[in-house]
Amino acid sequence: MATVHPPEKSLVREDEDDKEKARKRNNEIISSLGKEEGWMEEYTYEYQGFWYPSVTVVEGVMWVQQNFKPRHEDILLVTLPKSGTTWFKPLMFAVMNRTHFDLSTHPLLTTSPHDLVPFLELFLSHKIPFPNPDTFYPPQLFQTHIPFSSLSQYVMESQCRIVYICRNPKDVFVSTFYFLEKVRDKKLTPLSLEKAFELFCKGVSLYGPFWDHVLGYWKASLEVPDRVLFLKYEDMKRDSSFHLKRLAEFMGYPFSVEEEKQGVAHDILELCSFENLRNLKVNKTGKIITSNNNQLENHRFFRKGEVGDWKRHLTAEMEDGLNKLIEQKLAGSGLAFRDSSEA
Ligand code: PAP
Repeated sequence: MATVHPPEKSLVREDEDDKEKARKRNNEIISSLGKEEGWMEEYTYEYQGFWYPSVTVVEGVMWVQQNFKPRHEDILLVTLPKSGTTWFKPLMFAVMNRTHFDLSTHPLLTTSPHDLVPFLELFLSHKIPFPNPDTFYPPQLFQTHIPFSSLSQYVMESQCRIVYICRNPKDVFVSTFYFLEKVRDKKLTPLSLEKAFELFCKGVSLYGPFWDHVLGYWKASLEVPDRVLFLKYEDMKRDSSFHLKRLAEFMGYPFSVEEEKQGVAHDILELCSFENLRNLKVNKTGKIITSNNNQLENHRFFRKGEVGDWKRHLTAEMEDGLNKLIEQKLAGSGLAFRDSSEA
């Protein structure tokens, strides 16, 4: 195994002198944010045209905007929540680090994907110790849900590559609803599926509006295809092998002819499959620490892992309404979603 490189301080720069000023400015902005009924807490907050589930998350986003300075070789995984973060984190981590780790003793077998790839606005911003020197080999992979229009100049100037993953809106809605139902503040009355659907269609969802989030990265991927790769959860499910190779090439880690012969891509897909990861002890019984020292059980990130589960939860009227809304919002963009696993 190669030598472990110590984490580089330059990843995150905070000027102590300016911290207080930034805190004051941020507090002023936070106190004037627009609010709507919340999914997780009492309110959802609007910041720079997108909706965030808590003030903590908005603070995290501001922190990332002001302090996170990736290097040219780093890679940023961006997703809308519930679009496949827990799948693409391990896939990309395994691709980038395949020369460092043996599959039989791979860190993914004992560590949650969320502990291997830092979620910028919740981990780094709240000083949760990261990265783990045992699994850190630069360049580094980071993950965020921040919309394209809210990425900082630092990210744009760094030339780091961005991989954006999206998923059909009906599965995103259902996945979000069942995830947040479990983590919603117990002091609040439960949020009904109908009410949550109404909020989603109004654009008031996690890092929503859904359509603005996907369109931001879709347009960027057309304008600067060498910097932004746009991938769909459904496509990865349908033709995993093809899309993993495409992903690896974009990331700058193409599979060699020798690796193709050895089935390395296939092994990575197996390691990161829903069934394999979900059944690991760490993902069944472990917890990750999120902001403010809260804990979240790892198994919450593994529910069905299917394309089209929305059919079991949405009425025909909901399906029709959301289809029409998305069609209207994406009109003329060339972007469309596949919302079932059928060809
Ligand atoms: P996050 O953005 O909050 O981290 P994220 O991982 O994007 O969540 O979404 C979880 C969804 O990915 C779940 O979908 P579901 O609710 O429709 O089931 C989860 O089951 C699915 N998922 C997690 N791991 C995998 C995997 N290895 N392969 C496919 N889907 C997965």
